[in-house]
Amino acid sequence: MRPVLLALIAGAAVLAAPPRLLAQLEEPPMEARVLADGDSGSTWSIAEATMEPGDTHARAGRAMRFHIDVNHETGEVNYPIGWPRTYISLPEGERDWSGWDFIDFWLYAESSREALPTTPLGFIVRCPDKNSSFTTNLSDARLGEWVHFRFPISSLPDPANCAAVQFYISESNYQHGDVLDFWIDDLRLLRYSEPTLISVQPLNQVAFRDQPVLRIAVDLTGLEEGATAQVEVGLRRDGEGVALAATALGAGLATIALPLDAAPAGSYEAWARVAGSDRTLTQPVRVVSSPWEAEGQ
Ligand SMILES: [Ca+2]
Repeated sequence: MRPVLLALIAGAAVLAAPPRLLAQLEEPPMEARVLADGDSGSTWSIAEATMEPGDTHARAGRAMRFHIDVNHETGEVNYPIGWPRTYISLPEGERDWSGWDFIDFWLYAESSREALPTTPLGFIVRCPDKNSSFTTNLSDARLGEWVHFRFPISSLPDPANCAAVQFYISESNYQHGDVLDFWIDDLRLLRYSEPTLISVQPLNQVAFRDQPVLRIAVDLTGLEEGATAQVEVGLRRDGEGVALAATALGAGLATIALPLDAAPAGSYEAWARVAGSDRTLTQPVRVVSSPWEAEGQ
């Protein structure tokens, strides 16, 4: 599995926790593979629920409606308070997701309840089975609102072998008789279609003026296997550059050594971009002349 900076792994619901710097930028071009959008995609299996296309709520065309009548008395014999669920099983040839960047979907919730519980709906990707799964609670789901969810493929346990995708509830989180509709639309795999930096992080946020280099970690995607792109990093203050380095990188996480010899002490912006792109990622960094100066912060 490709390592990814923690800031990105934490970016579960895009509405709730976007990587701050990325959120301000226009999204670079992406390619998509539809898993389900109400009008195309895979066939859903169900248990203790229904999953049908409908157009009452949809981002475009139709969406998939996951309908549940919560019932604490029926269902599997030993588990009357059970797990209504819906899932797709992917055929052999569609399980390698390692060339994709994200799994992404939109969710709209309706209920007989006044509010959703704190763990309203679960989402699972099995890679390939329950012993090797990505599982998360979609706590950011909202009644009467479309909420966008996006998860990095690199957070799945085995991106090369993703066999099933599932939504489910635990009836124990609900009252007997609750009625639920979760509308799911644009469930897709996404990937950047051109070389794109998804994060930049100086390995020190405080650098000493006499250290020869500051290492800048970058995560590059949007490249075919074996291809490279030129990546530039630098330090600047008030628009004026004081350090610059560039190197050709393949997809994945890498560090670039930025020579510090011309940087006076002060506060800077470390920046990174794919050469020729106008999309620049930045992070603050300080250069100090002595350890005492660093401690004074
Ligand atoms: Ca749709």
